Amino acid sequence: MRTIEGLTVIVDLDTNQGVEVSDIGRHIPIPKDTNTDYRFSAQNNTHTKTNPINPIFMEQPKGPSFTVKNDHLIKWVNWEFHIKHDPRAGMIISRAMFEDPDSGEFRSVMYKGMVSEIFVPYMDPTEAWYYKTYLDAGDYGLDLWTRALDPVNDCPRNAYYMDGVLVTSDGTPFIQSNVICVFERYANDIAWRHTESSVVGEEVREVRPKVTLVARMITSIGNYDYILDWIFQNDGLIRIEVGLSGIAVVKGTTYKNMEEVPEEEDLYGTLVSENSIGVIHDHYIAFYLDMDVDSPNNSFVKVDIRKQETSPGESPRRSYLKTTRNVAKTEKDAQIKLNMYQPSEYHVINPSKKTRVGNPVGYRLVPGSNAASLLDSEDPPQRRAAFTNNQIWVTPYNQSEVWAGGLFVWQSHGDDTLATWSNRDRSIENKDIVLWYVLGFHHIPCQEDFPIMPTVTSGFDLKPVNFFNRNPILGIPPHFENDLPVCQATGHA
Ligand SMILES: [Cu+2]
Repeated sequence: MRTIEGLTVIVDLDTNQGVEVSDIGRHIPIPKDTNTDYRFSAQNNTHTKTNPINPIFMEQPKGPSFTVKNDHLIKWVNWEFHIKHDPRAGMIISRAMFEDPDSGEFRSVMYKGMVSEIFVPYMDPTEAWYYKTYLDAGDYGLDLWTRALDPVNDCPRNAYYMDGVLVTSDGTPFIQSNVICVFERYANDIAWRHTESSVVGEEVREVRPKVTLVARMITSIGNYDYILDWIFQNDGLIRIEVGLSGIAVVKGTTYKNMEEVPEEEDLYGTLVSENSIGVIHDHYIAFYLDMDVDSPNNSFVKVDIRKQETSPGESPRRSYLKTTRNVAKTEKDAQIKLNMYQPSEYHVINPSKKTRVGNPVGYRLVPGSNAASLLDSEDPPQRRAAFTNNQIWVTPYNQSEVWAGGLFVWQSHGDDTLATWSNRDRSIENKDIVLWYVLGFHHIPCQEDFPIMPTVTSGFDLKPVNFFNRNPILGIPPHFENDLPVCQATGHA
C-alpha cells in the first residue's frame, strides 16, 4: 500500500542486462502508512466500533458424513470424486460420479474440472502500468502461491485437510501442508419444502434441510487472494464459486483529496486514500470442465428461449415463451456471449441415453453474475487472453488443450489460446467434449477496498437437467429435534 510510483526498470532476461531505468514519479510522495495495517492486533484504536458476533460453529454430533479413501477419493452421500492439487491449476476435481438413488448405479458426471487460467488486466495505459495484465495461473501457478489454510477461520473445525506435494525450481520436492480443506456446510438453507394448507385440519408440511460438501483452496497470488470452492449438493448440483479478497494494487498520486483533481484528468481508478489510487481492473477465471455425462460422448445443446407471438384470435394472450433446442455441430456453434435479451439454457447431454420418459440425460451450465472483457480484440493483452472473448466455449477433448492462455504464457503473443483452438471449428457433436466457462469481474475499487477488500463472490452451477427420473432427494429425512445436540440459547434481549 506504500507504492514507489513511476520507477520502472527494464531488464533483458536473456542477457541479464539492465536496458532502461525510467523514473517519472519523483514528484509523487510515498503514501503514509496510516490505516494500512489490517492485522487484528493493529485495530485497537478508539475510532472504530464494530459490534462483535458471538462465537458460532456447526455441530456434527455423529461426525462427518463423508469418507476419504487413499487421501484423495471423497465419498459423500451419493457423490464420489477425486481431489488432487496441481502447481498450476490449484485444485483439480476428477471422476465425479453420482450414485443414482433409483438404480443404485454410479453414473459419471464430470471427468475433470479445474481452473485453467486467470487474466487480470489493469486499465491504466501509462508507462509504469500498461504491462500489468497478468495471467496468474500460467505466470505464477495457483498452488505455488498457496499457503496453509487457517484451521479455524478459512475452514470450519469439522474440516478435513489435504497436503500438496510441490517441487522447487531445481526439482526438489517439498510438502505444502493443509492447502485444501473439505467440509460439510449447513447454513440453515432449505433443500426443498412445501406446505399444503388447502384442506382445513389436514395441513401437510414437509421441509428438508440443505447440507452441502465444500472443497476449498485459497491462493494468494502476490497482492490478491482467490478463494476457490467446489460445492456439492445431494440433489446432484455442483456450484463453483470464486471469492476475491486481499489487497487491491494502488498507484501513487500527488492528490490527497478529490477536490484537487482537475475535472478532465483521468485517474484510471478511484482515490481510495490520501496519495493512493485503486486502479480499475478486471478478473477473469477460465474453468476447464471435461464433462462426461453418463459416458465420454456428449453433445452441447443451446436451448434458446424466445418470445412467440400468438395469431390474432388464437388466445387472449399476445405472447409466450418458447424453447428451441439447437445441438452444436462444430466449435463455432458453441462460442457464446451471454445476453439477457437472447437468453438460452446451456446443456451438455448424452444423446445415447434417455430418461424413462424419453428426454436426453444432461447437465446444465448455469451462469451467475458475470462480466465480459471490453478491451479491443487486437489489444496485446486481449490477444494473449483471447479465451475471454466468449463466456462459454466447447472444444473436442485434446490432451494438449488444457491451458486457456496457452502452455507457455510468458511473452506469449496469443497464438496458442482457447480462441485459436476453437476457431478450427472442429466437430463437437456426440464426442468427448470439454466445456469452458469464463467467469469475470469488473473491479472499480472503492474506499471500502482499502486497505484490504471484503470478499466479492460469484460463480456458476452445473445442474442436472433430466439426468434423474425425478427429484433425487425425496428420500432424505428431515432433521428431528432428538438427533441434535442438547443446548440452550442463552441470548438476551
Ligand atoms: Cu480486483
